[in-house]
Amino acid sequence: MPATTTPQTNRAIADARGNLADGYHLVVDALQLNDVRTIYGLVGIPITDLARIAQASGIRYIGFRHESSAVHAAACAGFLTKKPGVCLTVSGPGFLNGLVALANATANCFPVVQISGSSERHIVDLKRGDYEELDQMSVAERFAKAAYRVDRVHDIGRGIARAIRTAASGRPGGVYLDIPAAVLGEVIDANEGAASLWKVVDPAPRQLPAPEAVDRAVELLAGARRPLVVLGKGAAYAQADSQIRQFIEETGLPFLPMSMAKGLLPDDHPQSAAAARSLALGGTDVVMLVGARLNWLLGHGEAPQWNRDAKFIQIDIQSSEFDSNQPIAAPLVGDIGSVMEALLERNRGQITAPPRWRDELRNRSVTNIAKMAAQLSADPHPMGFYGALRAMRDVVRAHPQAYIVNEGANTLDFARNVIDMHVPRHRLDSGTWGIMGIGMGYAIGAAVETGNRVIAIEGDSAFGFSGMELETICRYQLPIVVVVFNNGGVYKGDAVNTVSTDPSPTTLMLSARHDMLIEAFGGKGYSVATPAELTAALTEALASDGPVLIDCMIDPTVGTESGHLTNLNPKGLGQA
Ligand SMILES: Cc1ncc(C[n+]2csc(CCOP(=O)(O)OP(=O)(O)O)c2C)c(N)n1
Ligand SMILES: [Mg+2]
Repeated sequence: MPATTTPQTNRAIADARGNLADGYHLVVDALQLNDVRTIYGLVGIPITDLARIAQASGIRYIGFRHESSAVHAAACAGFLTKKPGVCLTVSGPGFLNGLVALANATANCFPVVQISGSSERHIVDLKRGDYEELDQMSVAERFAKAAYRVDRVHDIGRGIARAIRTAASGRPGGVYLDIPAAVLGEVIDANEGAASLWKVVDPAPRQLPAPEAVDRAVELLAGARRPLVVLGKGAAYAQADSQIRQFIEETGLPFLPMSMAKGLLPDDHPQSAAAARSLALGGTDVVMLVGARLNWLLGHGEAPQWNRDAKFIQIDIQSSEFDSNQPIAAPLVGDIGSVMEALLERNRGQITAPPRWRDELRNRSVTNIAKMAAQLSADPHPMGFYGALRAMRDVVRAHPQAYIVNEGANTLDFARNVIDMHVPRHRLDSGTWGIMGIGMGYAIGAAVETGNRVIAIEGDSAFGFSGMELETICRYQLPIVVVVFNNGGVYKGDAVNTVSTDPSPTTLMLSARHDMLIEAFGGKGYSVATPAELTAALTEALASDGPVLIDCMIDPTVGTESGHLTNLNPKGLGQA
């Protein structure tokens, strides 16, 4: 049995219980031993003391108003640090509230461990009706990368190690760890307890690609007339920034960053094909996907969005990803850092970007950038998305280290295109599922993990999913600026209900003053209606340390239903 413990681990146990240890302390000691510095959670029976003991041991505990936000925050921590974020929920409904975020983390391949207390097994299993009764592990199994339960105090160390290993290794994801109340209260000999804990060695070992697989990819790219690299958030997660940049700059290949890969190379990099996305996807004959999946966000690799004859090279840590949508001509299984190093080593000048293709992309970019510049410089009243985002872009440019959190429909689509990123892993958004509700959780996770400023650009509907976390932000005095794009609705705010006197399904209150919400908790609120007012408020907000919310009035008529995803709405009878 491995028995690596730190002196503090032994001391914490001894201090609390003489020569005995209980489940609570063993959980905390096991987490500490594995370098967990922060727990995100929401307390209640049976985990309240767990949070207290964690705090007493020096782990930071961040308490939320809803479990979904706590798990989103931990997931964000996992993405930013490459180490599983840890969150804590209570039995039954608390566990379920967190589960959406655990599933979302799994869909996004973020490593996170949701630890939940649970009710008495002998009551739950016979369905005798316990307080917050639920067979949580069976439920979690379907939504997480894995689910485990610790049934004996002696297995706490094993359970935590197993959860951390599973969350971080291979394709990262959400892991559920169930710890029944009885196990938290179970007492054993302190030495025996300490000896049952261990530190996971190399939680996500490197995985090197086979040389022949690398040569196959190099050969394909070398023969391409219109090569392209697509960077996904897996590439950002990998923290292989220098290898990726070196490969792209040495070969001269055009690259297209997916939303959360923005900033891996700066958005104004001369090889970026972001402003010529349609041409890049539609024209490429050989594309290399780096930590990007051919899911709906890339139109499943299908024509006409993609060239029908395009050949795909794919780098992924999980080989079952290959051929999920299109034939993969050159699969490269491995961690992205190792694969990029192998590509750099075996390329030897064979891969180049044909000048004609580069010119074609550059010309299209120039045209599209000019079109967008015209939209950005128009100054309509009331202010539209572009006017607000132009103001934000100009202020944010001076703060490249600020994290950008972004959700909504139009708010997401417009902000993604207008706000340039210059630093890797600084953009966090709705991601693989297009989920609403990540906003305040991700913002809190980013602020807590990095201490940097965070700017959350939120649709008014999107903000509502986690708005109560403003209190959390104020309670911990986090350097977060929330900008709510208030267009009075889901997508837009001018819908009229012709069938009843109720508001339409997409209507929200246009007159809402979200800025007053943060003032209730002692934060600073602004209400702005013009780009100049937004510039002034955001500049002032970023010069201060405290939490700020800017309610930004946006023309309720200018949004598009479902933003850029209008075509995904099914068309029934009588709909155009
Ligand atoms: C959890 C969840 N519930 C519902 C949706 C459906 N949905 C997509 S975008 C959106 C909100 C769009 O409105 P808003 O955030 O105000 O952005 P806007 O388009 O108005 O800028 C909703 C509810 C979702 N994506 N996720
Ligand atoms: Mg809206």
